[in-house]
Order: sequence, then structure tokens, then C-alpha cells
Amino acid sequence: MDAHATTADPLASTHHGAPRGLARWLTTTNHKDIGTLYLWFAAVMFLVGGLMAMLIRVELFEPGLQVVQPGLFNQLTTMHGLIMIFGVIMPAFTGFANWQVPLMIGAPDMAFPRMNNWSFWLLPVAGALLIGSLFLPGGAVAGGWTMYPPLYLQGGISYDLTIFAIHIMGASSIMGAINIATTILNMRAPGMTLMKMPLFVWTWLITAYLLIAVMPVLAGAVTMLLTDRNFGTHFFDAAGGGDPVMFQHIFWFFGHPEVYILILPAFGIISSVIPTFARKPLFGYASMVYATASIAILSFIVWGHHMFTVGMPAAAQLFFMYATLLIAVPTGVKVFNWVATMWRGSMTFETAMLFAVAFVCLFTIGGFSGLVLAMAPVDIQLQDTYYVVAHFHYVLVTGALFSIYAGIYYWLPKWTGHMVDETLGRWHFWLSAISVNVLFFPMHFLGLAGMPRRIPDYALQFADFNRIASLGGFVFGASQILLLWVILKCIRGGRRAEAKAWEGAEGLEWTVPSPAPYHTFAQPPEVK
Ligand code: CU1
Repeated sequence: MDAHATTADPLASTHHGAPRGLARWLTTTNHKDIGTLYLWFAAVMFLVGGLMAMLIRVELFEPGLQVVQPGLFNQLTTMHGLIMIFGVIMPAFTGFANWQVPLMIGAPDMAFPRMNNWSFWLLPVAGALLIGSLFLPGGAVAGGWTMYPPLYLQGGISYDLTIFAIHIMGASSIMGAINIATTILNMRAPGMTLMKMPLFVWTWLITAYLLIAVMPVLAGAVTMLLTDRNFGTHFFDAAGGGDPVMFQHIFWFFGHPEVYILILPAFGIISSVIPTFARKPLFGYASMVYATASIAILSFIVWGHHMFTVGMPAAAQLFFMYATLLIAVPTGVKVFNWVATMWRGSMTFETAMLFAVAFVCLFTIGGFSGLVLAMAPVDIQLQDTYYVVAHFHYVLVTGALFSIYAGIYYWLPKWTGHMVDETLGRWHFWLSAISVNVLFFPMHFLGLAGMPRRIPDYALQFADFNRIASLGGFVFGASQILLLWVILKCIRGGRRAEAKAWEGAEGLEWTVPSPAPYHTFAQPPEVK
């Protein structure tokens, strides 16, 4: 084929001498390539963080120490949290943004393609530092992903390395966010007004603002830790007149908006998938946009709900409690809008839709347990118990992760040019959806019964529910191999995707003008 006749994608590197192989991936500025890199990076980190979770569940399978000693156990829980948040969920959503945002708004690429490349390639460096700290003398950070002083003021070189890794990941996130926001605000096709954008684009625009607002706050907090540890400052050191609780205030001023960074793009994906398979436009589009913005604004005034037990005045407890409960209103608007979209629609249940419906049901469980924890008197009882662990795993696994699965099954045909294997996909869905509840639901009971989190061993009374949770965990972990199989199979071949992959569907996303609907990154255009 003549390279100049390859008009399928005017931006693909089809000219002579274009980098191939590793050089192509290292130097690429193509938003689709970079989206693919982000997604594979998330997949690799998911394997690492997931294997850590499996080890944790093996250790907790029965009382009495078995496979890991307490020190290593605490390192594993810390690393599992940091890896899943900064290495899996955030990069996966950024991968979706890279692939879909330019296509959805009719832009030729991201606004800053070279910065896009740099944003991605910082991540493997940070990931290597983070995982590498496990192998340093003294092991990795064991104080939990929240890095509270005074514990964090002690510890070896791995603590400094983790701070450095967080700085790098923060820089990557800020650059990614600036890129996405600039692309959305400046590069929309004529006629693509803000209120016509697909909701996924809206949720990412708002997420980008959250990232730009709070990642520097996290960077400031860990920099103060770094100077406390190495340069004689006493920001958080009570012995020098500092205040350890101040760290918690700064950390959670970042940390609570961060949880919406981890869930708003999920709302966007679900708002793309459900209308397609209900064959109706999204119900209440404008209210979805305003609800997303309201959640983002409220997220800045609720951080104190993570700190009800530090001894804050009752008036402050009440403020943070009511502000937190208020978030249920826009979140409820969203859930009702998804249900109303499905209401009397011509629904079919392809794997993408199954994960989306499961998201609506199971994320809502996480939302409700969040309301329980928002109530200060209840939270004081449940602080640092497995109820908290149950809550945020419903939000992050059956919420954020399931939305990523829904997005993968939904957009793989667009990304690869091939339909997914629906039979395998349904096995993956049902095994995951059942086992994930066996894994996390009993943790509510453990928490209510008083089992503390972040411990390698426990009292005999907690044995039964822990064994059930571990069994669920092993099945859930093993089931994810099916997903890898589906993805590899889809990249390598399969039934060709039609111009409209999902039959009879009128999802907005598929009608947005895109010069190359099925850019097959697995088979780049031939060059003579
Ligand atoms: Cu929070």
C-alpha cells in the first residue's frame, strides 16, 4: 500500500523512517498510543497490587501467623493501597481519557502531545521506585498509605524513596490534567459546545481541575515530611513544637478530593455505557453535569470526616458530618438518572452493560456505607475497623474498577477493530461479580464486630468471616486472568467490529465525528 494513500488516520506515523518497536512507544506523541501505554501500565501494576492483596488474604485465611510476618504484612497493605490508587485506577482513567477525549470532542490529538509522552513515561519510574523500596534494608513503608506522622517520621531510606515516588507521580498527574483540561477547553470541533460534550468528557474536565487543585497539596504535605525527616524542621514533630494532626488536615484536604478523582471518571464511563445498551439518551444530562460539579466543590469541605477521633470540637464534627451527608444529594441524582435511563429502554446485557449495571447496584452499597461512616458518633465506633475497609473497597473495586471493566468491554472494539468474546466476558463478569461480594461483604460484619484493620492476626471470633472473605478473594483474583485472556484475544483477532459496534445502539459516543473510528494499534498501516 502506498503510504501517501493511507488516509485512514492522517496522524499515524506512516512516513518513512518512523520509529518502530520500542522506539515507537518511547517517543510516541499519539494520544492513542499513549492511552494504550497508560492502560497496559495499569494492568501490570494491577497484577503487582493484586498479588499483594492475595498474600494479605492468605495471611488472614485463618488466625495465627502463617505466611508473612507482621512487618512485611504492614508493608504489603501500604504498598497495595499506594499501587492500586496511584498505579492502577488513576493511570487507567488517564488511559481512557487519552483514547476517548480527543475522539469524543473531534480533536486531532491532545493539546500538548510531547508533554503527554513525558506524563506517561514518568510513571514507570515512580512505579519502580515504589516497588523497589520493598527490597531495601528494612523493607518498604509500613505505616499505611496515608503516611501519618509520628510513625512516618521514623523509618529508613524507603520512606524517602516513597516520598520521591509520590512527587514524581504527582508531577505526572498534574501534567496529564493540564493536558486534558486544555484539550477540552481549546480543541473542540466546531459546534461541540460544552453542554453537548459526552458526559465522560465533562467528568474528566472536572477531575482535571480537582487534580490541579489537590496534587500540589499532597506534594506540600510529603515535602514537609521529607524536611522533618532529613533537614531538621518540625512541622509535624510535637517534640519540636510541631503538630502531627496538622499533617492529617493537609493530607485529607488532598485525600478527600482524591477519592472523587478516583470515581468521577467512573461516572463518566457508566454514563456512556448505559445509554448505549438501554438504547435511550442519557436521562437528565444537564443535571448530571451540575451534580458532578457539585460533588467536586463539596469534596473540598469534608476532609474532617477522616479525623473524627483526633479530638476536634463538636461544632467541627457536626460541620464535617452534615457537609459529607450533603454529597449524597448529587450522588443520588446520578444514580436515579442512570436508573431512569434504563427505565423502559430496549436493554440488552452485553458484558459492558453487565459491569455497568453491577456498578450502579454495588457502588450504591459503598455510597450507603459511606453515609453510615459520615455520621460522627457512628464513625467514632467504627474508626480503623474492617467496616471502613469494606466501605472503600465497594467504592473502589465494585465502583472504580468495575467502571474500568465496563469501559474496556465497551471500547475494545473501537480500539482494536475486533469484537470482544462475549462468552468469555460473561464468565469474567459473573465470576467477578459474585466473588467480589463474597470477598468484601463479610468485612462489614467483621468491622461491626470490632475487628481492627491493618493487622496480620486476629481473635478467634473473626475466623469464619475472614475465611469466607479469603475464599472470595482467591476466586476474584483468579477470575481476572479471564480479562487478560479476553483483551489479548481481542487484540489478536476476532469478528470485525462494524462502524456501529453495538447493534441498534444509539450511544452518543459512537456518532461523534472521528477520522479513524477503528485505528488498529496492533496492526499499524503498512509502509512500502
Ligand atoms: Cu473523605
